[in-house]
Amino acid sequence: MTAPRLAPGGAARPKPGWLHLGPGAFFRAFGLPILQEVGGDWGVIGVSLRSPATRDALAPQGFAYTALERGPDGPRAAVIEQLRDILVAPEDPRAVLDAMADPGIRVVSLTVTEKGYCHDPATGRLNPDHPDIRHDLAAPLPRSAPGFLTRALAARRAAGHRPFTVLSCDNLPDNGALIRGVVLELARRIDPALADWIAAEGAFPATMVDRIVPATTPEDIAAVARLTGRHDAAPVVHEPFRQWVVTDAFVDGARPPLERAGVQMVSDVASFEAMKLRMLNGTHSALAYLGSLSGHETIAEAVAHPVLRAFTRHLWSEIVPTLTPPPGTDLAAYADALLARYDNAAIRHRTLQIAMDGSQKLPQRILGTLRDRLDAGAEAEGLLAVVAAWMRHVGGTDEAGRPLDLRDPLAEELRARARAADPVASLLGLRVVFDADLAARIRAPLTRLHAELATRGAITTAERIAR
Ligand code: CS2
Repeated sequence: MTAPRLAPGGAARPKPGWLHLGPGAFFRAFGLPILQEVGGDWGVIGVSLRSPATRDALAPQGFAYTALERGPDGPRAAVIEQLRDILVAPEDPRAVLDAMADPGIRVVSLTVTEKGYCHDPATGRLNPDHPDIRHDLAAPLPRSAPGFLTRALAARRAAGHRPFTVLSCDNLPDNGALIRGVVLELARRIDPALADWIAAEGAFPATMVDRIVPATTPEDIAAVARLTGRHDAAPVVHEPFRQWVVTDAFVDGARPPLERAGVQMVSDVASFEAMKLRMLNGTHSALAYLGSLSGHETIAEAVAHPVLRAFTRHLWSEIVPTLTPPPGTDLAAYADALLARYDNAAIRHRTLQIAMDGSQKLPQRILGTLRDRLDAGAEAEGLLAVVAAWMRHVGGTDEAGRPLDLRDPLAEELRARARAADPVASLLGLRVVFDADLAARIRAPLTRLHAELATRGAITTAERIAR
């Protein structure tokens, strides 16, 4: 017997005031449930920049879907009905620009992953040679997220409307300033007066977003059907924890009352962001590379290994001294809470999912911390071992000789460099990841650690360092 389909309830639905670029699992498990909790007149239009898959799965359900929370007290399902529509940009970029130009849209948020910013990860600046950016400079109908933001802001200016607030929700340091810089650089190349207007009138608040959301699997879809008695083609799965910290600087103050749902509206996100990127995402990447090399499939399995657990704690001992604790936060307690979140075995967060796009993630997760440690004359062997493990990982096989699926916008180049006679020197030559100064400072210890990983393996190396 097939379960009935999920469909939205009959209640009057708020009209869209918010548009989101990249309605993947993360935003559907994080931002949309929060906006639903906040309530009011803030329905959301989603825009997929690449694939129609999410729209195709959700359209027959009226864009409603199940968010399945998996925590220690067992699973809990909620129906999220905050999405009004999903537009698919490659099918109709004009419709996307029109939606973004509608003055009723006050906020445009984005989760397009690190690589969606078309920037140079080492410097944070627009990469003018990115194929999508080249296209967006030449043609009025864009492909990239920065292209859509810039062209839509241009349309609003031309029509005499106020700009929308651009709210980056990706795991990038100072994500507001980053997207602002990328948009301004693009705008300046199109029309300097547009860039001046965006600089003067626009707003790009920084945010720190946090919730662990593994990719939805066929088993999750079956579990949702069992739990709710309804078939949902595209549910999302998430942990109970969530934290959203936002700079309170929106165009004309137009925003939902986010604090009603526990969002922390602050004047400066930087300390929250650094804590989360370095302590959570940094150790996540560590467990992803050391864990995948040593045959661990998920984060919960990796931290259950006593050596990887001790290594994670050791990394925090290197990371914490580089941080300023955010107001009201105790970093030791934060670390304990992270470990408890990683231990949640009901969340099957695959190490290979986190290992993905390492070239875009390492700078803000590991390399900034590493530079701070070296500048302070402090020992940084744990952080260096993570970089070495990434270099082994991009080599393409785990320690048992099984192939590792390498997903990265630079995959081809990474593979070629990992096969060079001196893979460490060759990978350190990637200027979009490592600046020349850092590369020179870490080459010798990194070469030693890379060799140690190759001969003794991830666990033995991690054990020596954590001891
Ligand atoms: C993870 C993040 O996939 C990854 O790289 O580190 O998605 C992580 O789960 C979130 O940032 C948690 O908020």
